[in-house]
Amino acid sequence: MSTNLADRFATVGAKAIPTPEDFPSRLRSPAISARVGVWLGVTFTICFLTGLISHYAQNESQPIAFPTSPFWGYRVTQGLHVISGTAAIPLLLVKLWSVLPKLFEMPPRGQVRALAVSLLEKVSIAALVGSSIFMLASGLLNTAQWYPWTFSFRATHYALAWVAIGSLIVHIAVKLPIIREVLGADVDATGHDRPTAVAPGALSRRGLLRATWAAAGVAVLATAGSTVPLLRKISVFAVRTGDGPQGVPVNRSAEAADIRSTDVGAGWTLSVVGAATASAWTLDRLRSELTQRTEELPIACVEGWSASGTWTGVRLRDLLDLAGVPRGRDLKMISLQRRGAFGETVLQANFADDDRTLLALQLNGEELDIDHGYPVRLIAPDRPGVLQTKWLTQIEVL
Ligand SMILES: Nc1nc2c(c(=O)[nH]1)N[C@H]1C(S)=C(S)[C@@H](COP(=O)(O)O)O[C@H]1N2
Ligand SMILES: [Mo]
Repeated sequence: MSTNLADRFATVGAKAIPTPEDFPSRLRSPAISARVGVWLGVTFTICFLTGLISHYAQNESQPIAFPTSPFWGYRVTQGLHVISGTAAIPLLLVKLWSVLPKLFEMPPRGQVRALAVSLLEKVSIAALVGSSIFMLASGLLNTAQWYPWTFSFRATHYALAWVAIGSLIVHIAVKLPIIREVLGADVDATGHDRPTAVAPGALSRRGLLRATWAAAGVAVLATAGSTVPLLRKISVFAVRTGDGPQGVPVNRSAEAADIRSTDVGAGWTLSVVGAATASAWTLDRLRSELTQRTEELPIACVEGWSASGTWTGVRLRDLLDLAGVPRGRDLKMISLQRRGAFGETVLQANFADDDRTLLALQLNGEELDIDHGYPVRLIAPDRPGVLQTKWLTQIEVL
């Protein structure tokens, strides 16, 4: 056995580039690649569609307004986005492993046409593999809130998503004959270009598939708890555990945003500018002069975690009515934040005019914690968490 291995390394090492024959495992077969590929296709499609939704929801100007109902819509689509992306990681690893020998296939010699076609296919595969690895790796790091890069995550993740889905469609079209052939046959019996005989005691292809599905399942269970409350206890890798002040996680803390106690002290006001009459509200006036309303609405972070909260405060539309702001106007929601992104967001008119949209003063029956945006934060239905602006100080009518 050991001499065998040593021999193999010696042969591989002696050649500058290995050949497909240097990867003799019958497990690396189209029968595996196609089956894992089907599920990769499913997870990538879910990821792509839910990603488009998330990208659109974060656009400042929306030709067609992003809906405010159902209030849990974004929570579900973004949860699906992160869960399907996580499931795709072990699938992609097995898939890449199964096709590794193909990397070392020599292009056909002689015929120019065959060579051109083969090169074209290699380019599309390189685009698919490169973009797929980038999508899953950058997405995973994003759920861990680790940004070891300087480019804009959202713009790059979005652009590469089109490369991934486009090259995936080309890849499926090119491989359709093989996919149909191997999916139509028993996974362990189909030959195609790989050996079929299973050595006694060796892992069968069926066994490898089972292990792959189990790995994807574990990946999902280990992370889904950040959106599915029932799974919280077993989601050991969930980035958000559901803990945090007032039972709701915090993404950027007041300290990280450089919010100072003097900012939110007695001198704090919420001003409405750009309206018929400019107005400024103290916290006492917001509490005592306006009807207090309560809504059950989720924070659904783009990074995948979400949590429902019971929010109490002023209906934004009530305040806009008093300030003489007509319906149908977009607003800029401006916070006290000094550092980092998302200190200002645009609130589209349909969100501003929705009766459930609150300027929250309380979370789960207590005055807002400073990390949840004290004195006042925005909470609107079906809105990405990143746009639920905390530590508000000014509303500008656009
Ligand atoms: N001013 C401001 N508001 C903000 C943020 C921020 O960085 N600055 N982060 C947002 C993000 S990414 C999320 S997910 C939610 C989290 O709200 P929470 O900390 O109350 O759970 O707040 C949003 N509001
Ligand atoms: Mo977020």
